Amino acid sequence: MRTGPVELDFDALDELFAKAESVSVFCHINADGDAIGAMLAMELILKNHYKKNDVKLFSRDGVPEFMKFLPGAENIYDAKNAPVAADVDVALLVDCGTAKRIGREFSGHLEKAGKIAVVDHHVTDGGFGDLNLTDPDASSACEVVYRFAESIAAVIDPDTATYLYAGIMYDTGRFIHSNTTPEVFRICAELVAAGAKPGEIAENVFNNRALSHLKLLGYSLSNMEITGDGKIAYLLIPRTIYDELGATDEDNEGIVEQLGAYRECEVHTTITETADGRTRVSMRSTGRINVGSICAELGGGGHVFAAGARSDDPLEEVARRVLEKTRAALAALDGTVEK
Ligand SMILES: [Mn+2]
Repeated sequence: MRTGPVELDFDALDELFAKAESVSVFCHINADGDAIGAMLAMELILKNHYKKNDVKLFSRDGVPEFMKFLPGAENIYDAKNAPVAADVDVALLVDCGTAKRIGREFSGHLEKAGKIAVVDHHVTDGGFGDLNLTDPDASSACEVVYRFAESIAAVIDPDTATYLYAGIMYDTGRFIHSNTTPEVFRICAELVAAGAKPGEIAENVFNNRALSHLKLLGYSLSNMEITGDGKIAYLLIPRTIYDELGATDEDNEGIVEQLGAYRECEVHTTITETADGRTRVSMRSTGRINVGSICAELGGGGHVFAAGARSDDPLEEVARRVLEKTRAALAALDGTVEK
């Protein structure tokens, strides 16, 4: 567990921003609450602290519905309305650390960037960019952004506080995941003091879902399966189900967490067919199984207890592999193999 915040070279990022005229900020595909919060906070820091006017934000799949209440979210470009790649002094990746994770559509932007910087907390992404500020022990990219803001003594106005609080709240699963450290509460206390409103933010992020999400959740809870030993809760969602329910890929957000309510399970996972015909795996662990390494074996990545992967192989084939690897991991722990 955390032994203290990882030392990140915030001075180098400060220098990079101070010299830059133009900055483009990118997050990962299927942006989540942390990704959007971190991008918007960085935009305000660049505009207010560094007085940069030329700042653009890019999220391949746009802004999820539950983050659209944030002021400024409407100015984030998606793959459809983004300007063509142009020279930019700094390309900043937040909440991800590879060219692949921001989406192939934006690879031209990275090629035209003078420098590439990364602000992230995903262990599997380390090393990319001219400057890489990745703290795998941080709860969220927003936590790293906050520590950066603190290090440069940037003013945290109510909007910035709201962005960062929303991101940290999101990535800690409302302050219950194992990444909910004393540092998280320290930072969130500062953010609330600076104007973030926990009740309002939670209401907007969590109780503002489309009916199609709730229908998909209903389907998921009714159709989840449990392995014989009770330790793996899993769910396959073929595309036909999305079509029947009028659901989109975004409606899948937050579903896997719900399967974890089952008392016995150690690993909960959803394997779904995405709109572009691929298979997406989301995995969560209640604390003993490293799902990050299972997803890495499947070509994906993430964190030790929360990870994902995508594949071009069919749903059933990927599901078979997920279960096989998870069973092997459980067997390695317990010295037994469940059939
Ligand atoms: Mn994150």
